[in-house]
Amino acid sequence: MNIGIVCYASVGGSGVVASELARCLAGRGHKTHVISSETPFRLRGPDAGIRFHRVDTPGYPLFREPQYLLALANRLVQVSRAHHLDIIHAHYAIPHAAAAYLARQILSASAVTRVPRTITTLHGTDVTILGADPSYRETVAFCIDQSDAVTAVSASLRDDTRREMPVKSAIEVIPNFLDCAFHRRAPDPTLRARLCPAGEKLVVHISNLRPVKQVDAVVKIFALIREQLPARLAIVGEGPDWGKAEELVREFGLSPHVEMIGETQDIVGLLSEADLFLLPSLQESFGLSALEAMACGVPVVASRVGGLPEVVVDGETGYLHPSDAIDSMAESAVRLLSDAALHARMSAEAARLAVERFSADRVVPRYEELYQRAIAAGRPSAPRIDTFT
Ligand code: GMT
Repeated sequence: MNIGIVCYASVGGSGVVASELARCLAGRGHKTHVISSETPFRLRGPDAGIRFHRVDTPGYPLFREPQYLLALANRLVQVSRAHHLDIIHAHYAIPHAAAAYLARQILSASAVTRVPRTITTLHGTDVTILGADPSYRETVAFCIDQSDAVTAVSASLRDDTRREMPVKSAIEVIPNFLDCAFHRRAPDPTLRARLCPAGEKLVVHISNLRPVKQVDAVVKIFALIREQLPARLAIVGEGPDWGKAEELVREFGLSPHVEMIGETQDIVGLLSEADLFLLPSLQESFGLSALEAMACGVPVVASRVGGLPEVVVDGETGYLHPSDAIDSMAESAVRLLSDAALHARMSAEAARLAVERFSADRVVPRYEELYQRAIAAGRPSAPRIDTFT
């Protein structure tokens, strides 16, 4: 198939999943095109089989903001015509589902033989924060419904979409996934010695440091852990709460024990040294970073919110608590870090479950089947109505 993948280029779960999907589809022989404002983070470097198409948004003095939606729709039309796309797969509804819809309308109205089918994958805040906002709700719901197929990355997100938005389409749950190269590497004594020079336990948090990730809770949990045992914290990623995290680390007198790493390409290397992953988010439709940790055999202590219980099995691959239960999260963390047998059991189970449930080999064929079904069904004249609850 000729497949166009639309996603955000910034570091964030939806861009990571879209990039990995593009890579896997190309590896399975599909002609894969990625359309975005710049090369997505995880596709920097050589990627055989993937063509990247940049969306330019020329400015004009009259505009106060870039016209990304129009420019993206226009680029989708160009790429569809030039490469005969069978599928446009929009990751994150805003504004990608709208751009895909516009592009399909333009192509339908022109004399082209092939009009691509459009798929929208809902990732989380496109529904739970932005999509549910009255400023966007109607338009986003309409554009989602105009897609030929809609998927959500967890059952929880599917249910949230039903609750929060007037979306009528059937929503198929296709979970996020990891390729099989995402697993624990052999220990790297040099890296370990740099991160934990006195043999401390290594606690890791990876996110885009937005308020929803509660990086302040990460620091508070870590402060409680350190009252019980020697540990170091690595905070990986960049985002608006970077300064807040730094300030809190200073306030708690934790500066010598915390490393703020920023963006890094070598997530596997870092997770391979980690003893525990913390994700105390307020909301998480899936929690891709928790899955990445599990795949590297790192038990997870996280919030019992959204789709996280579909990824982290409470008591088997980590522990889940309410998102404000800082003390309980710290207690679970200390239990895990101080009981070697428990840690080894959870570590092995985390790695096993990550492969069993969320490997690319299992999940990517589900997207291929969905594309085939959408192509076979042709474009429906009206949105399909969901028949299950
Ligand atoms: O909201 C974000 O954190 C960004 C967003 C994204 O598109 O990068 O993340 C969402 O999608 C990820 C990939 O499907 C999920 O793993 C995250 O749980 C989800 N974030 C939230 O729901 C807060």
